[in-house]
Amino acid sequence: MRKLSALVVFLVAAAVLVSVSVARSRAQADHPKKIFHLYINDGEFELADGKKTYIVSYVAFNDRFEEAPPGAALPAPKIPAPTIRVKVGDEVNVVLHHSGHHHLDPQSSFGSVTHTIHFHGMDLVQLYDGVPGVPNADIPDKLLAGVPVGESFTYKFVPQFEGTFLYHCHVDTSTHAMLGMYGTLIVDGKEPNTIYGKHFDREYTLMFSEMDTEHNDAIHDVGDYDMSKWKTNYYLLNGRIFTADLKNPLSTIADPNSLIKAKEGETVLLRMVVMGFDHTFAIHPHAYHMQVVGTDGRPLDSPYWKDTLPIVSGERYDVLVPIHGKKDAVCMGCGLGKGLSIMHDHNLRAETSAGKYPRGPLTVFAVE
Ligand SMILES: [Cu+2]
Repeated sequence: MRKLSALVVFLVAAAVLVSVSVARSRAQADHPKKIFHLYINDGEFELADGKKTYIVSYVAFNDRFEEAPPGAALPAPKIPAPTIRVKVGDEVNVVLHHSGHHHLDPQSSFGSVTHTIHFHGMDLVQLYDGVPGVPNADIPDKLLAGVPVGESFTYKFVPQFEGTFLYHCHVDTSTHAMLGMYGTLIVDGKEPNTIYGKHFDREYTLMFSEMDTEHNDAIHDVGDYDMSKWKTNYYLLNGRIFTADLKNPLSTIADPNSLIKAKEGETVLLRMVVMGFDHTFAIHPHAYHMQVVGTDGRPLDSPYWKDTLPIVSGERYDVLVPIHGKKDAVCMGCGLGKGLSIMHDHNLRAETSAGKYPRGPLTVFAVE
């Protein structure tokens, strides 16, 4: 009798264990762990007018964000840094490897600075918030001031809300972020090709930002800059400026991530993100109104329509653009031809870069 009841207890316990592990693996399959390895790299960056300057950014070893083998060469830095894409409920690990700066002038004091990642809008606790110098029992002393050269740190979070977010370095933020240490974080909901339950056919992420090349060059040369002297001379869309030479390979419209292609009848999602110093972007698509359906990682209770959308640093707007009756229409204000119209910053300072017009965050809608 005692043996029988022991067997029953064993069988029940085994059944419970099996069902718990099945439930756990189902949960893991629904919400897999997603690991992203980001490295630091610096180097020379060329703009469409031929200007070259120094930048620092996060880079991924490959497009799967895998860990780089020891000694592997890292890709050159770009602006913006690679987009990180996850789903609501994913267990996200982002490993920051401070792989050092390799293209500074030997005189520059910037070589030994620490870096972090701040996931802007994710509402994380201090341990994973990327703000250095705030005492926290869980942060090793050597990482309290940020991640030093040669060290790494893993940021962990589970996104609760779908939408468009931003990540950037939070050490000496004005300098580090403006050197190029920023990228987009996209959190998808359950259904593909929807945002906040609304359908879209295509999507583009448009990162608007600023650059003062004198600042960047000073960091390269000496490692320091009087930030009160900051003067933006380049206004960027996805790290590029538009130039009047329509065949320029470095221009915004030569970039498949920035030239907005669509077919008649489609709805295009634009995720607009600003990482700026002091400029308010006022994004205006000629020939279109945009329905703002969400901002800063939350859906709007009452979506609204805009043809000029002011966006300041840190803000994100998710807008839907319905493409109707544009295929054969000629944009009166831009004279580009059928199905083509421009989108630009209506805050006119940013219609220029290095003092020249039309150079800045301007791109084109191309409807087939
Ligand atoms: Cu940094």
